[in-house]
Amino acid sequence: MFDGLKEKLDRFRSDVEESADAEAEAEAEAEAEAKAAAETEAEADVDPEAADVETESVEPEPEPEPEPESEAETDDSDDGGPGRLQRAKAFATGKVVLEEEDLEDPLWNLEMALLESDVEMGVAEAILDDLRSNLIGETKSQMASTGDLVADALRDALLEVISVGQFDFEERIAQADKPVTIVFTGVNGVGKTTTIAKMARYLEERGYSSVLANGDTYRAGANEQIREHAEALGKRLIAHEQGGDPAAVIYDGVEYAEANDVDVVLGDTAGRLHTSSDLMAQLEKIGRVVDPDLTIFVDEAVAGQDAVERAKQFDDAAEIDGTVLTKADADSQGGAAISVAYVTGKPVLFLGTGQGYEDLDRFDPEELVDDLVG
Ligand SMILES: Nc1nc2c(ncn2[C@@H]2O[C@H](COP(=O)(O)OP(=O)(O)O)[C@@H](O)[C@H]2O)c(=O)[nH]1
Ligand SMILES: [Mg+2]
Repeated sequence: MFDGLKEKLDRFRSDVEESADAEAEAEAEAEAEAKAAAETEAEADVDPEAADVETESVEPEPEPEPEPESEAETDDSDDGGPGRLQRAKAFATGKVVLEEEDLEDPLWNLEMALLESDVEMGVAEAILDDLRSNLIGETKSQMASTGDLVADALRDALLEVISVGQFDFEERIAQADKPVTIVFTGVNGVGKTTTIAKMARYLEERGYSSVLANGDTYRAGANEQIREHAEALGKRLIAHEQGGDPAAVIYDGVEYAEANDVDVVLGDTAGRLHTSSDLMAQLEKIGRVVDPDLTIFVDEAVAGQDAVERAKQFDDAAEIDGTVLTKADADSQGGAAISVAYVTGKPVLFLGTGQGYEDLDRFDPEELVDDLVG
């Protein structure tokens, strides 16, 4: 899962490490040379009076000016400023100080890599801004290597965008008046029906009963497909004939749950996106008739930018409470998983990680970030 993205993040870390270490080493060397030059100058100076003065001026922090002019001219990147000196000192004492110029190339490469991974543009920018402000001028204790520093900054920057809107899903179910009605939306083929089946199993394992209501009255074969799941899971299915009113089916699901003390109604929809007014009308009617506790948008992680774009559209059409990203098991890019919450302002709640009923993982931003950054 997300292996391509992991590699790209790791490349950023080694990019910065190389760039910063090479730079600091070169500076430490230049510093040592300058010091040596100053000392030989002092030795050549046989004036016994000057000797005392000389030892005093060499012992404390060296001044930035000691190179001969001819050398300073050949090295135009060397501004000899206090930043340079500070870095040389910091390197000598095992500290790391990163400057903007060390990060320019690595950050550019990272931005390209994130965009290649289908991370949404605004999200990539937010990550870069965060990295820039966390890394530039950063000084760390002797223990921290540049790599650790970068890993920490990456973790923070990713967490910032990934954890947008998170709430405790189980707590929400526990607290809500029963039955809790959850409606799943999203375009055809992304894994809504499968996710509903997985969710029924997930809830059962946590002590909640559920009933499935097939609001996908559009697609031929939809009833048969969800019935198979219901039977395999031992769940009741509420279904109407093809062409019926989705809101009416889910309403019947709620009535059934009320009459039978069932905790959760899981409402499927066709979620076709022929026109957004179609979708809007359908979801609006469901909202009016059953007033769902949660509307969950489902899309496939592998769809990358398209999934992000659709999440935005669905959220605009009928406010969503969160997202499930399916087929994460087949996604190496990770762009949708990184971007969807930031773009919609609603959390990613679950990842689908396979075709089995157990393959539904609660989305844990910290866990994901640790996995990505290592
Ligand atoms: N690999 C993988 N396949 C999935 C996942 N979720 C759903 N699928 C498959 O995606 C296909 C479409 O799923 P379905 O639930 O019918 O999508 P729907 O049209 O949105 O209801 C099916 O073959 C599922 O088995 C997942 O997390 N991983
Ligand atoms: Mg379906």
